[in-house]
Amino acid sequence: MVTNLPREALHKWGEVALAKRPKEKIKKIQEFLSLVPKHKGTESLRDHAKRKIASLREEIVDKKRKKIGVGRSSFFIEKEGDTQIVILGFTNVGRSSLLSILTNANVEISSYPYTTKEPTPGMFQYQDLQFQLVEAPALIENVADRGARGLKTLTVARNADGLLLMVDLSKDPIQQYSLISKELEKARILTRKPKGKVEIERTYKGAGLKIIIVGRLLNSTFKDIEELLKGYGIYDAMVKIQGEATVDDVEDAIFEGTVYRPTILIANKTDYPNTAQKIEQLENFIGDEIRILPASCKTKNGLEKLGSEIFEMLDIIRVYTKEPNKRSPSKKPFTTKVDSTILDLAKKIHSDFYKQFSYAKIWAKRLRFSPQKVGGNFILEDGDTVELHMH
Ligand SMILES: Nc1nc2c(ncn2[C@@H]2O[C@H](COP(=O)(O)OP(=O)(O)OP(=O)(O)O)[C@@H](O)[C@H]2O)c(=O)[nH]1
Ligand SMILES: [Mg+2]
Repeated sequence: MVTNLPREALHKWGEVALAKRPKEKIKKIQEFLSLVPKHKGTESLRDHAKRKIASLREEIVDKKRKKIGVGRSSFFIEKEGDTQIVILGFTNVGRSSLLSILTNANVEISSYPYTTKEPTPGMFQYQDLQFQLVEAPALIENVADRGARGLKTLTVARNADGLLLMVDLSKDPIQQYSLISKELEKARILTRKPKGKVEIERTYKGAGLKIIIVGRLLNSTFKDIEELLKGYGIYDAMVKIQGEATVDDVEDAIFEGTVYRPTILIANKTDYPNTAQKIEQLENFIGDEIRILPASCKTKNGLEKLGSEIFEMLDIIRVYTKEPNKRSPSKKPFTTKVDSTILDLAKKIHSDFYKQFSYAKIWAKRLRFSPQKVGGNFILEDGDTVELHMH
């Protein structure tokens, strides 16, 4: 990816990472941009930096809005409706139609193009979970290269927990899918699960600077990574690799570049004639890494499966918490990643639960008897009930 950047540019990026406030970050990125030579090889990096500025600006605006009326989070926040799924597609594919079927959002559906101009949210109830669906404004070809509006659409997608891509079967679905993929690629949003995940934690300790790497490196050595990081002015960092990663993946992580968003592709308008063949061609084209859901917003066929498909795609489980002196657990579940432990859950609920964790009682169908007393490393499954005990 990025090669032969001038040393000052690399170091400037290090300063971007150190900047705490969005305003300060924007300034540093602008300085960084002025140090990056303008040629084809740095194009994607420059685009990325510009998008980063755009999303930081949004963050500033958002924070200003939130200042009015949003207080500190209370002790037991039910983290519901915190899963955000963005609906992406070209105009008239039926994004608003989908939103209006699944949620109570007030949206305008029309055969005129570009009806939806702002990201529009609605709550989709699936069993005891609430997914927040957001209709993004229509994608336009080369949207990633356009001005503020185009960036906004992709920023909305970047910030989501998952994506629903939509194509229109009355037109050429493969062409639409290819164009959407291209835009997502430019915005560095992956829709297929990467082999590994890299996180870089800057430690900023000052004294005893060092680089620690946890995980498996692919085709590279510790030294390569150390040199790469030093090139960016990073002398103290913990590089955490889940799975395996190459030097490029680590460099991507320095730029907080690529994100993975689990994705379902909705092939809409199955009520049109001769769509079976198009669906088959689409399936052959995409392979089995992205789920394809043929559906019709007109007849509602296929949509009954969407809730469970979203739940599966998110790789999450539901856990019900019970307070020690209460007879029944909370009606609303906490959601946490598959394979989470009790301690992961405790951390999610409140840092005090995590810090002062002593033991947990657990009720689960797979256990011979319930409740059982378990430790923090117990791995949770969907539907478990947990009672946390602190020291
Ligand atoms: N036959 C058929 N028509 C559909 C279906 N879904 C949506 N439509 C029609 O397609 C047109 C566009 O639908 P919208 O839901 O407004 O599409 P959108 O993607 O939100 O479009 P914009 O917001 O304008 O970009 C409308 O006339 C809908 O009635 C479907 O499954 N079958
Ligand atoms: Mg719309």
